[in-house]
Amino acid sequence: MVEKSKIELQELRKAMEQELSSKRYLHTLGVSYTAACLAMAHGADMDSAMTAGLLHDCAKPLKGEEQIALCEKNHLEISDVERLNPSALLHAKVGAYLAETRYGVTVPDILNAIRYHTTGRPQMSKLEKILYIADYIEPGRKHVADLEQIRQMAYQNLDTTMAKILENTLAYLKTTDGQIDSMTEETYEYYKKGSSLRH
Ligand code: DGI
Ligand code: FE
Ligand code: FE
Repeated sequence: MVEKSKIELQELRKAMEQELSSKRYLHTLGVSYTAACLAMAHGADMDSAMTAGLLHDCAKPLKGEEQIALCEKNHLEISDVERLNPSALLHAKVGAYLAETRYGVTVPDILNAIRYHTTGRPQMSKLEKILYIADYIEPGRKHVADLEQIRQMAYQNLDTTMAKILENTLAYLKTTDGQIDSMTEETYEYYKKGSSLRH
């Protein structure tokens, strides 16, 4: 007999294959399996990691204005920076909403992992960190600075890896005209302190 959770994962994979562009679908599979590997390495629930990975970008096909409209219709709060950068930032919040309402996810930790996968937040759960990191290091990710080192770190220490990814993301964002969400900065400050205490 095939386990129920395996059937659910199979159905989510099929749904994402239909909903996402082939490029985004490949990224999604990469994140899902990378999250599973990190769950193995760090002792987290593998099926939750794969579910979060499969659904994390499920709102990406919606245009910025569609995401804003969906939030307004369903009384989800939108910050000013999210309103100005909906495609980069709002898809995480909308994704968590769709994971719950359309794809039937009820586990709060999975929904929070999706919700915070772009900015992170201070005091993240193990699953939240796993999804955030898997999104950055999955095999199909285009090369960014220090990626080999970050991929190795990810299997050793989730907190120092968070600090390193956030440092590089903030440095990258400062070279673009994308506005920085205060949550991204708060998350960096939190993990930077944690990792300097340990070294
Ligand atoms: O959806 P993905 O492309 O797989 O990855 P993601 O959800 O982690 O991030 C989407 C983009 O958002 C990525 O280029 C990094 C960027 N980002 C992260 N924090 C911030 C941000 N963009 C803005 N404008 N502000 C932030 O604070
Ligand atoms: Fe994303
Ligand atoms: Fe992603």
